[in-house]
Amino acid sequence: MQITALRDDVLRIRASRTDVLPEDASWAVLPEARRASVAVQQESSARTVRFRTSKLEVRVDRATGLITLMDAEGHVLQQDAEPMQFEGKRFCAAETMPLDEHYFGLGDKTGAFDHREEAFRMWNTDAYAWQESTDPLYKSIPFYLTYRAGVSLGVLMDNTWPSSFDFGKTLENTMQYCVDGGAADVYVLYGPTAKQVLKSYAWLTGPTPLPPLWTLGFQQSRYSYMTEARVLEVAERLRKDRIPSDAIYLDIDYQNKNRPFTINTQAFPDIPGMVKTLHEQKFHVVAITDLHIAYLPGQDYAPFNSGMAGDDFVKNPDGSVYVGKVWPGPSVFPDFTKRSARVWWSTLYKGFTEMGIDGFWNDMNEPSVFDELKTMPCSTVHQLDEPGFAERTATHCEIHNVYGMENSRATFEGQLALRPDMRPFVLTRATYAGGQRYAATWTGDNSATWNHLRLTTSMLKNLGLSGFALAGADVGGYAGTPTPELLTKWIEIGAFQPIDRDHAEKGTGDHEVWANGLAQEDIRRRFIETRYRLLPYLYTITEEDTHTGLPLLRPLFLEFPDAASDHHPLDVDVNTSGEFMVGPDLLVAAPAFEDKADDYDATLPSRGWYDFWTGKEVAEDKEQLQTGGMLPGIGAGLALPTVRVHRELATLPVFVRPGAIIPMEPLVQSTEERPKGPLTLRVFAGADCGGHLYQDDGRSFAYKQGAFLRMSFTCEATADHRRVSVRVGKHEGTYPAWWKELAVQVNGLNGKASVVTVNGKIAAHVDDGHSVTIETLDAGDGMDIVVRSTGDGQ
Ligand code: NBV
Repeated sequence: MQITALRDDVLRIRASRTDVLPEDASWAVLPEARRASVAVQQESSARTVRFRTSKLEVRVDRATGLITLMDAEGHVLQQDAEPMQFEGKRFCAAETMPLDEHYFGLGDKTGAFDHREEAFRMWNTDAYAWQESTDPLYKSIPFYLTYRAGVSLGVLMDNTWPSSFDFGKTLENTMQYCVDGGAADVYVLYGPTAKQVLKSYAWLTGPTPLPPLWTLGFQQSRYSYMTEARVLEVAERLRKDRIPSDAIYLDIDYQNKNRPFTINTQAFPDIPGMVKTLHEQKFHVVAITDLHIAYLPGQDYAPFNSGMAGDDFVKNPDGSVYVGKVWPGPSVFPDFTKRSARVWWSTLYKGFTEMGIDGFWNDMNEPSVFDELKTMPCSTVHQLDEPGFAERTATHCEIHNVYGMENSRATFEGQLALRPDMRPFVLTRATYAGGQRYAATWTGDNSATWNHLRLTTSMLKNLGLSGFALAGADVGGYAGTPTPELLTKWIEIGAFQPIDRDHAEKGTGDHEVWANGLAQEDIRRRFIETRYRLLPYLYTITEEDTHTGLPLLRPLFLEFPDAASDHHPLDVDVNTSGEFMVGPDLLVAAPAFEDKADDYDATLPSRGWYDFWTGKEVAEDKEQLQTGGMLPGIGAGLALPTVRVHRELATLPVFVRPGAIIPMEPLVQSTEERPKGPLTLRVFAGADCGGHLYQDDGRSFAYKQGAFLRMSFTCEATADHRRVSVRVGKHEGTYPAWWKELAVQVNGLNGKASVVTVNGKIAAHVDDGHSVTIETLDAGDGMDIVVRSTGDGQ
């Protein structure tokens, strides 16, 4: 066994059944991280091998091999329950599970948000119409985050073979991990905060690259818009009905006989012309490009012929090319673990990128095959050619779980090679740990039911805690036709989720925003409009994620670990399970069960919150004891404020953290449109008051040369809220602002505004009783605004 402190707070544990450690390689972990190390202080004795870093202490019992991990004060953070066990090619590990510890992450796993007392398998699977208990799903992200009374660890079991994670389901209070082959290579990331774990995970596996701005817009898809005319009709309707939107998807029917990289020219006679028209209407086009290449020997199908010529396909054990049935009929599968195959794959996109298609969608990449196994047999052979790995072949069993990620990698790197000045956008269904480096993702083929809308929240939270900040679920549900109310509610909630894509299966009723009539459409439009007004905030937190690994959609406990007096994560309580944070400041308080009709109590993590829609301070109803820890008795304590919510189809409660400053922009119909009017700063007076803004051209890499704009804002309020001062920081970076004017809206002033000054001079303002707005301020460099109410003696 070898234990290395990569950093004071990150360990790597490698083990082998022989004297030789396995190859030092990884698909997930960056080579720089893998090779890092810090000096440690060794204090071994006859019974234990021990070392310390400034943050951690590791002890290995010489007799049993059991590892104990402690913090600098000697608190046990993790304790092996059993020594690692090797049986043939398999090995297993077991950790003790303290009674009050919770387990999150593991990618797209569904069911309860907390994985405690659940068990999962990692085997990427095309899980059409999956349900709450379906496992495995599409992705394998063998990373979990523990959370115990405010202290978190991250654990990455970096192994692509079929594996299982059992969080005390089989053996009470014991987490068991077993894997069918490969190396024991474990990374342990110490927080103590969950945020620090996520930051370290981004250091370990690579951050999410900054996506193009348009991908934060509303995206419209369907399997499939069958003709060019239909695509243009949908686009026109979106514009005519003034539904802000940025992307339209082409699903498999734009292709000739489902053959990737072809076009059905009967239905789509002029894709370049169509793309041009869509671009003129300020849309972006995303095309699906499945990886299964039609097996068409002797025909004029370039992807097959060039792939065969380059030896780019997965083989059978006898060396022949493996053929499996998928959409195009018999198909062959690119060997994405081989560099040359990825380079070849990227050349297939040349035509589409020249047509101006903006983004690409990698579906079916578990890979899905239409036979009993649902994928290719384990005996098929991949060629490895990747730094760290020996030049060798690998069976499909070893590669299966990372195949989808390597597919998205090939697509992403291909885009960069073909359009070096444009940020790529790739949407992938299957992936592995680290896949956030290449693609955004979605939760696959969900269903148009209320329960699926509910499951979306915890899936997106767990994906966000697994590195995937850019994730979405098919809005409206993929399988089945949503009722008008379900579609409306889904569009409302979807407007606050990172990737907001409306998508539907073939044969289902219309899912577009206008389906079900004007009354529904009006509600739906309002929420999408809100998303667009919030773009400055959404883009700022997206950029923040590229440095911090903090997802856009966050569980409450990530921001408010101390909200409950026993520090249990608020999100595990049934009554808060529908709630989620968007960035650090917005709390969407959807009910746990959307299909119920009764009023409900939304829980707030602290006092003094504001209603996002009205700007008014929330009238807290009653305090509710949060007992959600799993141990009755523990957890009683701090009562949290709740707000009684009257359910209405047309409303969704959204609250703002006291002390937030939220930048918002005038409504646009597309991110390609320049907003007209002022940038609005919505100030919500409270403690630790501040906010940020990040802007750039939204598409290129010029920001890396300084062509960005950053601004910081702070505010201070007196304890009685009779005086609120706001400081607007300087523009940093060379990217010019689109606004000439600023509007500053101050919420939370106690009393009517009497004096408002800007840089010491009296300024005109509008007071609507609960917010004070200075409407048009010349957007200079740095500015001090003071708002006082009549009662302010100063
Ligand atoms: O390409 C068609 C569909 C797609 O719309 C969906 O989003 C994917 O998850 N695709 C699956 C293949 C067909 C599944 C029945």
